[in-house]
Amino acid sequence: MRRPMADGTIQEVVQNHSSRVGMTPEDLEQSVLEHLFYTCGKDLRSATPLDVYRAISHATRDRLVHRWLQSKRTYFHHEAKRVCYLSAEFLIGRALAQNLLNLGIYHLAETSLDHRGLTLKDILEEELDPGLGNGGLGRLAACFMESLATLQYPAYGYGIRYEFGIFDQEIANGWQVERGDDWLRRGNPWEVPRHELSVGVNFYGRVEARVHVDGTKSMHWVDTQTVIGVPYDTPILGYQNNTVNTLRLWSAKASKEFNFSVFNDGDYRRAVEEKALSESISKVLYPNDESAEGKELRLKQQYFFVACSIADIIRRHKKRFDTLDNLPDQIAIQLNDTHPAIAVAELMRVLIDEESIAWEKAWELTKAATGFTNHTLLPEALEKWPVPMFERLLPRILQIIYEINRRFLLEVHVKWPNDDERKRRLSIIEEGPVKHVRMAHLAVVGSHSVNGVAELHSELVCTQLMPDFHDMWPQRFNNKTNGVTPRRWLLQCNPDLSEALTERISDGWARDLSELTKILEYKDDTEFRAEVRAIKRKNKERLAKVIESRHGFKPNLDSIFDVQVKRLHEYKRQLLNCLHIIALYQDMKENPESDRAPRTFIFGGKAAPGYMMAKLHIKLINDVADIINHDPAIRDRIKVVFLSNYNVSLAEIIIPGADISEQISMAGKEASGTGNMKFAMNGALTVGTLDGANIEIREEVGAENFFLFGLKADEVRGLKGSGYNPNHYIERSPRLRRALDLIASGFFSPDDPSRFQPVVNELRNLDTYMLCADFDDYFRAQFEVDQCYRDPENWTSKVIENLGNIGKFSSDRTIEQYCKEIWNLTPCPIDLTESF
Ligand code: B1H
Repeated sequence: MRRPMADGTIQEVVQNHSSRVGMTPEDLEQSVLEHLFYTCGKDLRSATPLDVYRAISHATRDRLVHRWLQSKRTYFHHEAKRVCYLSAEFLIGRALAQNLLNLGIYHLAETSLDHRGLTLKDILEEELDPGLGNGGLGRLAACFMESLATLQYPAYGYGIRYEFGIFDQEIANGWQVERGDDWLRRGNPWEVPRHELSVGVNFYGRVEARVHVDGTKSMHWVDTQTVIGVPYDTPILGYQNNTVNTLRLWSAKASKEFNFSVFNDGDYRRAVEEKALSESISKVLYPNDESAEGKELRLKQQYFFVACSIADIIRRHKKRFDTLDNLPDQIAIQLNDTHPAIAVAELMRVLIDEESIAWEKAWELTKAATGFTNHTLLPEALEKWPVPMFERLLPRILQIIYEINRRFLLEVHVKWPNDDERKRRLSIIEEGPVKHVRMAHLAVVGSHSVNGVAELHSELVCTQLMPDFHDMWPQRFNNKTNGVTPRRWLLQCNPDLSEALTERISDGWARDLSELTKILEYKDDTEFRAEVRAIKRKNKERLAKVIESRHGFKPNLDSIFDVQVKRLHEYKRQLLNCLHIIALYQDMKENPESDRAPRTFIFGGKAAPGYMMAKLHIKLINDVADIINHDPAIRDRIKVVFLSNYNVSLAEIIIPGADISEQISMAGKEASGTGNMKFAMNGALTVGTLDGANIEIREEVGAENFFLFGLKADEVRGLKGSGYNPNHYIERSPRLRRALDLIASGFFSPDDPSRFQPVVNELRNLDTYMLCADFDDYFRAQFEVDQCYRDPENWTSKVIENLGNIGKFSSDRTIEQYCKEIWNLTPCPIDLTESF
C-alpha cells in the first residue's frame, strides 16, 4: 500500500514511489510512460518528439524533487550559512542533458529510448535554450550555481524570469537581424511557480516623516504603485550528489488593485494599460552587454528583482531566527556587477523602516553581509542613474543613498581633511548639470569585499578604475579568477574526450579538475596521441555538419578550424581577425603557390541591436566570406563562416571542434574571458594577447604552448598617453596598408563601395583599440600557428600540455575561493537517510 507523501519523510517517498525516484531502467521507463500519459495526455503512438522531451524532463525532474526538499530541510535544520547570488543574468543553457549527467542516468536514458526506437540526442534538441543573459557575465553565474551544488554549498541564485531572453540573431544578406526569443512558448518543465511566496514591490510615491510621541522619527514611503513579484524556482543539481539548490527568478505581475478601478470605460482602459505596464518589468532582457542603458525600465528591473530577493531573504531568516543580529552569520549576499547594487540601499531600507533597527547597526549588518564583483573596466559599462529619475521612481531609496553618502564622505573627510577634489571623485553622487548616482561607488561603500575576475583585472580595478577607494580600504580589494564548470564544458559537450581521459586517469577529474595533470603521463603515448587527434576530427566533423546544413558547404576537415565566438565588440577585435583573413587572402592571390595550411575561419556572436559599428563588422565578415569563399583561385584553402545565433547550445558544438581559439582583445580591456578556458579545456590552442585570464592560462599551460602577440596593458596605456597615431603603423606595414586599401576600394562591397568607409576611417584616424599597432605581431603569431599545424606531433604535444594544465580554470576552484575568502561558507552535504 502506498502511503501519502504530503507530510511524510523523504525516506517514505523514496521507498514508496519507485516510478518517481527509482534509478533502474524499468523505473525510468515507467516514469516516462506515465508522464507521457498523465502530463502530456499522449501514448507512445501519438507522441511527438516534443512530448517525449517533456515526459523525460518531468521524469528527470521527479528524481530531483526529494533531493531538493531534503536540501532545504537540511539547510534549515543545520542553520547552514548560505550564499545568495544576485545577478540580472543567468545564462543557464539547456537543462535536460546536464541533469541526466549529474544524476548519473544519461546512458540509462539513452538506452531506454533506444529500445523504443528513439535517439536521446534528437530529443535533447527539442529543448529551447534559455538565453537569460548576454554573454560571459550571465554564463559565469550559471557555472557558479552548478559548482556550488557540486561542492555541496547552500546557495540561492536570485534573478529575473525574463519572458524574452537575448534576441535570436538571423543573418539576412550579411546583416544581423534581431527576432524576439519567446523561449517559454513550449512551456518550461524545469520551473516551479511559488505563488504563495509572492512579494509586493513599491515604486513612485513620496516619503512622509512621522514624529512619534516618544520623540523618535520614522520614514514612510506612501502613495506607491505596487508590482507583485512571483518567484519561479529551478532546481540546480550537483554532480552525482544529493544537493539541489534553487535558482529563484522573479516574474512581474500587476497587483490586484488594477481590477478594482473599473468605473467607466476610460478607467478600465487605463487600468488595463497600467497592468500591462507593470508586467512589462520582467518582459525582456536588455541586450546591450557592457554598455549601460539609462532607461527607467532597466532601473525598475533592477530594483524589482533586488527588492523581491531581499524580502525573500529576510522572510526566510525570520522564520528560523527571532533576530536579524545574526544575519551576516547566516547569509552572504554577492552582487554580480552593479546591476543588483541597489541591494545595499534596499537592505538598509528594510532593516531601518520595516525592522526598526538603528542606522549604525543596520549598516554594520549590510556591509558584513554584502560582497561585490566587478566585471569590466569599460567606462561605457559603468552604471549611473540620473538623480531626478531615481527620485521619482524610488524616493525612499534615494534618501537612504544620500544618507549613506553623507556618512561616507565624513569618513573620507577624517582621512583626508582638506581634499575636496578627492571627495568629489569618491562621492556616490556625481555632480554636474544633472546629478547621477554612481552604482559602483554604492556597491564598494556597502560591501566588505570587492573583487575582480582575473589577476590583471583585479590589479587594474585597484590602480586604474578605483584608486581612491583602494587608497581608502586596501584590504577590501581582492581577486577571484573566473572558471567554468567542467561538467558542462567538458563532460557534457565532449563525451569522447571525456571517455578517453577517464579510461586513463579514472573519472575523478570531473569533480577535481586539477587531476587532469595525470594525463601528462600519456603525453608521449602514441595511442593516446592518435586518439586525441581522432577525437578532434570527430568533433570537427560534427561542427562541419552544422556548417554544411546552414551554409551549404562542408569545410575541409584537414583545415585549421580557427574560431572566434563571443559578443561582437570593438575591444574584442573581431575586426583584427578579419584583417588577418584579408591579408592572408591577398598573400595567396599574389603568391598562388605559397604553401600554407588551409584554414576555416569561424565566427559567431551577437551585436547589441543599437551598436552600429559592431553590426557593420558582422556585415564585413559576411561580405569578406562571400568573396573569398567563391574565389576559385583560393579553392578550399581559406573559408570564412559566420554562424548565426551563437548561444550556449551552439557553443557546446563549436568549442570541441576548434583547433584555434582567438582571444585577441586589446590588453587591459577583457576583464577575464571564460571562452578562453573552455577552448583550452577542449584541446584548442590559443592565439591571444596578455589580457584577462589569458595571462594565467598561458602561465599554467606554458608559454611554448600558447601563441602570444601584441602590446601589454601597460604598453597600451603608455602609447595612449604619448599620443597614439595609427598611421605610424599603417605606413610601416605594407600588408596592413594593402588590406585597408582593399576594404576602402569597395572590393568586398561592390553593391555599395563606401559601405565600410566608417570601418576604415576609424582605423586610420582613431583606432581606439589599437588594431594597427598589433597587426604585424598578430600576423606573425598566425604564421607560427601555420608552421606548427604542419607538424601534427608537435601540435598534439601542445594540445595535451593545454589539457593537462587547465585544471585551475574549473569554477569549482573559483567557488572554493569565494567560499573561503569572502563568504565564509562550509559545505553542507545532503543525507537522504537523515530525517527531520
Ligand atoms: C562582462 C559585463 C556586462 N563584464 C553590463 N561586464 C551588461 C556589463 O547588460 N549589461 O548592462 C552586461 C554584461 N560582462 C564580462 O564578464 C567580461 O567582459 C568578461 O571578460 C568576463 O569573463 C565575464 C565574466 O566575469
